[in-house]
Amino acid sequence: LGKRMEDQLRFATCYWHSFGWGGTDPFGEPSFVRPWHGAGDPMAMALHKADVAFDLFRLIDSPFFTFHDRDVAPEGATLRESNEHLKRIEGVFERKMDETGVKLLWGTANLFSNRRYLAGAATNPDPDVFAYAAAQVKNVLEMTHRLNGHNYVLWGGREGYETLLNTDLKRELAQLGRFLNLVVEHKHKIGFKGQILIEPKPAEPTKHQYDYDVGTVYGFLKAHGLENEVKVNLEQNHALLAGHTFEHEIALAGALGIFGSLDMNRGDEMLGWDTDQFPNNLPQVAMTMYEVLKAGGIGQGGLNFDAKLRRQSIDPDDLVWAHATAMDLCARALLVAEKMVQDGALQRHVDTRYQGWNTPRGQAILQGERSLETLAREVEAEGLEPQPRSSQQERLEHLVNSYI
Ligand code: GLO
Ligand code: NI
Ligand code: NI
Ligand code: NI
Repeated sequence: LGKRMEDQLRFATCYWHSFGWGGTDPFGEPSFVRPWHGAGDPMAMALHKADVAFDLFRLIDSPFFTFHDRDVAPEGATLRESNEHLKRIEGVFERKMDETGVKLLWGTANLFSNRRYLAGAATNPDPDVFAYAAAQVKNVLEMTHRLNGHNYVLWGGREGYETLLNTDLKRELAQLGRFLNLVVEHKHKIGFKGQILIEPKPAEPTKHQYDYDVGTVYGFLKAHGLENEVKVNLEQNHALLAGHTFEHEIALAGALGIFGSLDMNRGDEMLGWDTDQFPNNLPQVAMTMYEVLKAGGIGQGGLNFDAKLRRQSIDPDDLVWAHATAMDLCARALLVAEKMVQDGALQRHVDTRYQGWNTPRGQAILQGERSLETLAREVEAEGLEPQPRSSQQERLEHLVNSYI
């Protein structure tokens, strides 16, 4: 891979799935206990886990990691106490990041697990919950800044509703807009240079999530004057749940200028919920990487494996296999995407298809020099009868297979 391609491989291991997860699902208790899970004093365990975490990052050669505040330190009786716990972990992270060279892709606040957030964080009918969430984000944003995080992510975990019978949708959206403005304001105040990213998802855990997809998030950002301040962190599973392909979401975000970063997992045709399987489908990831390149590259974002083992993967070796093979897959996919770019046949076809727009007439129409009236007059006077042309879809689909 050349330099430009190497720059795309900003892999990240997520703390919550690599360390936190024990194989639970809505019907089942934990199915495996890791050596670093253990019982005992939660703070002592958290410190131990933080130490071990970097061994794993090193073992799988992960250049970055990602975390939620509540994955890494136990919640205390008050926010102040929780923040003190987190501060101690930050000390370990600092030392370990220094020792290993592993960097922070992004930090985020868990505004969804605790029952105080069951009716939302920023969108909660209770202003005290809004205030609490704001205080929690302030703390993690500052921690992310001190650890030189490249981004800060907000996934609106409980920002949604079950029924409109008990929900003031308009008010809740306004609260969400206010919240995000506060976050952006604070980012500038402390001089954090990372990107603020919203992670869209259409459903789960609430029936209807406000940050449904890229289009919805863009409309929301526009409505609150934030389209130049906030970008998106896209996830394969979330795109599919919204009825889109991952490529569609990446291309749309790229076109709107809000493409930020990726949560990688497998988009399964059988998907009914966010299964978070590790990416392992070459053609799918190849198309993902092709769109990433077309959107201008991954930039300061990254490829975060927001993915967990299947419940039957009791053997911890599988955790290593999962990450190592997912990285390998992404690199191969990138080689395929690079071939698509280098060969240029796909792009040439697109260029040819739209070349009419580069003619003086196309330009005049595009730049609004022709009104509806002039256009109508010309069409009638010239007796125009446009001839449909083939979009060559079948040939192109086959061409893609030949690169793989
Ligand atoms: C859930 C999301 C979640 C986020 C994480 C970071 O479906 O994918 O895991 O990625 O909270 O914002
Ligand atoms: Ni995610
Ligand atoms: Ni997800
Ligand atoms: Ni997921």
